[in-house]
Amino acid sequence: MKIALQKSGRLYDDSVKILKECGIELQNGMNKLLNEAINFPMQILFLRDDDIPQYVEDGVADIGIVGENIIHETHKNVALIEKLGFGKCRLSIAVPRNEHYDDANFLNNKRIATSYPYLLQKFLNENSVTAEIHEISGSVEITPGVGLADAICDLVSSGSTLFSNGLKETEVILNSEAVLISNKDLSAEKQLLLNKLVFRFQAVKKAKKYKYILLNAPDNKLDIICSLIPGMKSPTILPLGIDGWSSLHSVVHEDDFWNIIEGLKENGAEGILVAPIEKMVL
Ligand code: PRT
Ligand code: ZN
Repeated sequence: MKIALQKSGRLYDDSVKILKECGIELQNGMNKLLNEAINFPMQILFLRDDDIPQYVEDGVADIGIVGENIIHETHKNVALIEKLGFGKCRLSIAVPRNEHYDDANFLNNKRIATSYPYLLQKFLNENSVTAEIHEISGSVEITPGVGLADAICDLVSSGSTLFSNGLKETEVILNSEAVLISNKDLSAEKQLLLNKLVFRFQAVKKAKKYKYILLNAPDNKLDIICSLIPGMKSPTILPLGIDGWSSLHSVVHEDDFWNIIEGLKENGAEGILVAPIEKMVL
């Protein structure tokens, strides 16, 4: 099984990290373009992100990790298997801060600079707008300032690049994150390996959303405290060395975390410990 990852850039670290969290170790000291996992039947090809969908479509790589933005822009025939929760950004329209932008009609007969001509044209068509697209491979954000364009269509994450170039985000065309893609014609053997890998990805992803929680609770409040932290089936309850108290172990979802903690304290819970979870299999 061959997996294509970004050679260097924003997705490199997290892509290698997620493989590691799935128990897949790469060899040290191999060349920078090809590596082989030590403990999983997998070769790793390191490529420019823009090339990954093509390699996967052609079957030179069986699977790959790449931003959704690249998949939709290159519109290659690959299967989108799993969102991976990192590399989050959005493809947006931005215009000079002093412009008045009501809707996409603002862009009529304007010049728009972008590295995403396909997705931009699709957006313009959907909004019945005619505009001049200037395809640029980098530093798109400087084009309005130097008089090359009236608007841009570029990736945004924190928004600070737009801000420091005097631009404002006016429209989101696409939300994106890193995803696992696959060739549509995998052999049965490779499909099994992919299923194994997806199972591991899901366990890692799920674990990141949950915390392990331990606390001491007065026995007369056990019912209400158990209802606050039901966990996967029910909390584990163990007697403490002193009468009238128990120790509870459970898992809580990150989104509910602070509300739950407040409820626990109000009901007399003490010594609350919270720990990250590495893997979670339901
Ligand atoms: O060499 P190679 O072709 O492989 O890399 P690349 O230079 O084309 O891509 P790279 O490493 O910059 O980005 C890889 C992927 O990371 C992208 O395809 C996206 O899926 C994802 N990603 C997430 C981002 C951003 N966030 C991001 N903020 N890609 C680029 N940016 C750039 C954006 O283009 C703009 O210049 O960051 C700037 C804006 O960032 P903020 O934080 O100031 O808003
Ligand atoms: Zn690229």
